[in-house]
Amino acid sequence: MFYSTAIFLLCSSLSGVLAGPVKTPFSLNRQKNPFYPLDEVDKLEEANLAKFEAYLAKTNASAHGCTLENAVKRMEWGDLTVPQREEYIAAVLCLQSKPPKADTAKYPGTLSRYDDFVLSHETLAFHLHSTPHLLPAHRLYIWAYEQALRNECGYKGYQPYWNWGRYADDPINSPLFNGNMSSMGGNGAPSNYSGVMTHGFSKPYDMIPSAGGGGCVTEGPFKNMVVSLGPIGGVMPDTPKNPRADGFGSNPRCLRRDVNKFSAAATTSALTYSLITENNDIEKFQQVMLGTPAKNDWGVHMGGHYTIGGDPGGDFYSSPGDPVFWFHHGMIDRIWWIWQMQDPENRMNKVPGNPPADDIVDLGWTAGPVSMWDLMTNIGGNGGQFCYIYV
Ligand SMILES: *[C@@H]1O[C@H](CO)[C@@H](O)[C@H](O)[C@H]1NC(C)=O
Ligand SMILES: *[C@@H]1O[C@H](CO)[C@@H](O)[C@H](O)[C@H]1NC(C)=O
Ligand SMILES: *[C@@H]1O[C@H](CO)[C@@H](O)[C@H](O)[C@H]1NC(C)=O
Ligand SMILES: [Cu+2]
Repeated sequence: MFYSTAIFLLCSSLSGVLAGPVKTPFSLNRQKNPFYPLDEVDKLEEANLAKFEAYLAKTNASAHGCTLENAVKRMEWGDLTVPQREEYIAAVLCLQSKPPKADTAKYPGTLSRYDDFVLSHETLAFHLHSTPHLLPAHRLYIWAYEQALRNECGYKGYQPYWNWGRYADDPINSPLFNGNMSSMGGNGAPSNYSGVMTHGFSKPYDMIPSAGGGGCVTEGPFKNMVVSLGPIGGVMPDTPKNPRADGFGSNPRCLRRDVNKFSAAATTSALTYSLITENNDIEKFQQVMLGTPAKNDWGVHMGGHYTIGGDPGGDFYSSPGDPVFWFHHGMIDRIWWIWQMQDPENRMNKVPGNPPADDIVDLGWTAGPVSMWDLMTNIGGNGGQFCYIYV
């Protein structure tokens, strides 16, 4: 014991002489959570940091002064204290009470500043979800939402994320969905719907069965939330139709969910871990993330979306209308970063589909225009405005 300590001291003082002070490796310094020990994805994230740190040391000239040390921390919902969760919820409710910036003569269903974000996901659905844009454009979109919560609603924290694997066995009893006032709201009431069709999958995977909910959310801070835009690509057969064919009219209705353990089963940490470690090119990573019908694998992206399901959460166009959307896409952004850190030299500047050097992501009244290639890194991307990590 004494001997090894002595050697350790000797080595560090020697290298101090030869190479200047030794920099302590960066550590996430996570909040310890007695309910949720680190899972394999968390451990992979930590294990990849050293590689990423070495890469950043070489490329820091382009990071606009952002470093791992000064990056802000996006935390897992269950690792926030109850007062921190309540502050976040208050900011979302605030955004839902502010007037919109979008042109309401053209888009009369846009009732709030929150709806501005839903509207841009609807009007720009194909721009946001094109093969190369999916990951970078959603990175920008989440960041813009986080900025609105902070700058327009006084929120002091950062966008929380949803580590699916923590709750995959029992989402309804998780701190996200347990329905209390510091959760993101509970399940929907029982309803008459049988499930979500999943095209291209074979029986029984061609449908995510109802888990018994699907009606209005009756508990928690969003029980009185008014959903207005859409539906456009909804999955609930009995949602009232929008008065306008394009879905941009005002269609006030409740928030509906089916907190769904069948869908959540596609998001275990083991599945997320194999997604990150077994798909070495970005095309493959994105495809497997989005689901593989030939293997009857719904994928973590669909898995997370339909763990909420309902209306507007289950609607491809309107899904950001469920406030849990941002947590889910935060986790998507996080696993992209962990995938990049596996081999930063080769992965930090890869998107599927080889877009041109001058490709632009433009989210209209929500965010941008920004060069797509400037959205590749959370450490200094978007002209230095991205400076965050997931812990
Ligand atoms: C970049 O990293 C090198 C090596 O760690 C360091 O000496 C330099 O000060 C850094 N530059 C900036 C701008 O952070
Ligand atoms: C709500 O649930 C969370 C997570 O289980 C718990 O920490 C919190 O104390 C609960 N709050 C209330 C008011 O019951
Ligand atoms: C439930 O939905 C089915 C299929 O849409 C319909 O045939 C049935 O009448 C509905 N039942 C009730 C009670 O609404
Ligand atoms: Cu989307």
